[in-house]
Amino acid sequence: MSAEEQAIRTQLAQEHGVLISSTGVGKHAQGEPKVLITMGSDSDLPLMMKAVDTLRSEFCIPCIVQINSVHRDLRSVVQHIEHLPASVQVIIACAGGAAHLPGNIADLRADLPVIGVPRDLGALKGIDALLSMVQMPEGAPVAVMAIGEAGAVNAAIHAAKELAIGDPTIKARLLIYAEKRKARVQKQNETLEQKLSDYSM
Ligand code: RP5
Repeated sequence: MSAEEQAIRTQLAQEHGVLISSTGVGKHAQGEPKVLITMGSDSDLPLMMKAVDTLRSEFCIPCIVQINSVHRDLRSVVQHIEHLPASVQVIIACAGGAAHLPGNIADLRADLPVIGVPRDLGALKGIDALLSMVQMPEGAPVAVMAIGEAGAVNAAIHAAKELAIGDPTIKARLLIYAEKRKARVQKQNETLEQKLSDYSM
């Protein structure tokens, strides 16, 4: 392939991803993407918006969102994943059913950590996706989160933790996030007596 053709392909591949940051989506987004959030279908989007929202609102981390289907368009997946912007340091991949997307990406990108989110879908309610991701043979690891919404949020937090290794600003935001969680417990204790009274009425 000529260098010119390679450049065109790279540009096309990058155009398939949508940049999202705390300032907006697409042309309204600012900053270099640090995370790729990818999924097998746009039917996964409501679930993965939990990860997008956590990254942008809790940690101000810009990401690219991109659909990549290994059973509908495998060649495009290879093209997209091999030509991610150099600023991307972590990949979050969601799929339902026989969820081979995260494992395939782990092979394509030996240089980047891959976090898998199993979608709660279909007859097996995500158990199939969970096992497909977590039982990767030796050599292509996928860090697998819980099935469904908790997994999507945790994937964003885990990505932030990986980025925080080299970024003190993200580390500080992680500590603020932890403080907010602690405050919830304190608040629950403050209203506990009233709740117990209501139960015993
Ligand atoms: C997987 O197949 C996707 O990740 C999605 O979870 C599932 C169903 O896709 P659709 O039929 O809704 O497009 O590849």
